[in-house]
Amino acid sequence: MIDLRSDTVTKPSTEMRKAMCNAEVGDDVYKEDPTVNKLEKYTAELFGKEAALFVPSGVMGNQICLNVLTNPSDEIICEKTAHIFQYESGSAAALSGLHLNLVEGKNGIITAEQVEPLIRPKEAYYMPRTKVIEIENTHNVAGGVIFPLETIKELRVLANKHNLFMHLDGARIWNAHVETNIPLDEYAKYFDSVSVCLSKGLGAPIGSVILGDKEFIKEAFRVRKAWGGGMRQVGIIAAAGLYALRNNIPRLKEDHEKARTLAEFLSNLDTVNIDLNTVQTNIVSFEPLRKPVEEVIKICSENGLKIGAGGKGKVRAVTHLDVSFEDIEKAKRILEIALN
Ligand code: TLP
Repeated sequence: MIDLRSDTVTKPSTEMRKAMCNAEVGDDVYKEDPTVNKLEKYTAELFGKEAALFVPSGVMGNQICLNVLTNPSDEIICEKTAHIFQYESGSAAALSGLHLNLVEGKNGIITAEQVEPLIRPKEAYYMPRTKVIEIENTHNVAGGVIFPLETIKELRVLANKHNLFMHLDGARIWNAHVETNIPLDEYAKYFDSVSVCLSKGLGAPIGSVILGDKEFIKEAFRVRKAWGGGMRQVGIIAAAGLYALRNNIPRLKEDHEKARTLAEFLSNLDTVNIDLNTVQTNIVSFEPLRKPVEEVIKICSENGLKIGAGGKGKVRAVTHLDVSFEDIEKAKRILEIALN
């Protein structure tokens, strides 16, 4: 079975498992796990931030960041198909009492021009208070689109003007980084908080890291514990994350090539609508023209290919380290049949 449902499906390699097996551990709730401490320090340095915190998942990472930056009834401005809005079970509302104000992005990209009119006037005590601008890089539902640095800079200028925070959902920031060669610390410096995932294209089995200044991370540490995310001898997992950071970033380029080959093949079929401009990293999102999404997924799965739904009327295929170029060739044949 070829599995292109997500880059979260990867399994730890033998070398990664060895690193996990040999990890030095301690009780991380006492901050005594040397491997977690090493991972946090390493990640903070990579992103040029003062401090970092290891958390179990991307959802928890985003939600802790939003919680620390806000008070109940505050508002977050984000794109209409942002992960924090679509796929985090309404947690911003449930856990932090937050209101989301949505912007219709172009391929996931929102601009300062679009955001500014949504910022609530300070004196309007009867409105929610705008507190954070949130963006996703790369943007998942848009199909792995890279958020342009210039647009990020403009949003930062706007945030400063209105005294707002900026949060980056950088679950796949690595993919943007290898594709653009923009350093991770350059991406991070425009944000007050950043959440990055080790368990997607980097191939670790679990884990995300959140980043910010020391005060921010101190409070995030408290919230993580309050939400049941305080972990004990978790160096065993942090070791996989460290291994991933040290070894698996450059190879993401290969995943992008695999996605591109698949996308170009699909663009030549008359059974599918695909915008090649959105295929910038490891996600291929396309609209089947002859059959409903569910049927395409079902036929693929009967023929040895797992793929998933990717937003309204779209199928999503995600490349990763556990699929080879040969698998992509097979996937093309299966998709051609399924889409017909
Ligand atoms: N995304 C998953 C699904 O939830 C859709 C996937 O398969 O792509 N931010 C972004 C941009 C994400 O894509 C995801 C996971 C998360 C956050 C949450 O990460 P986890 O699943 O570790 O909580």
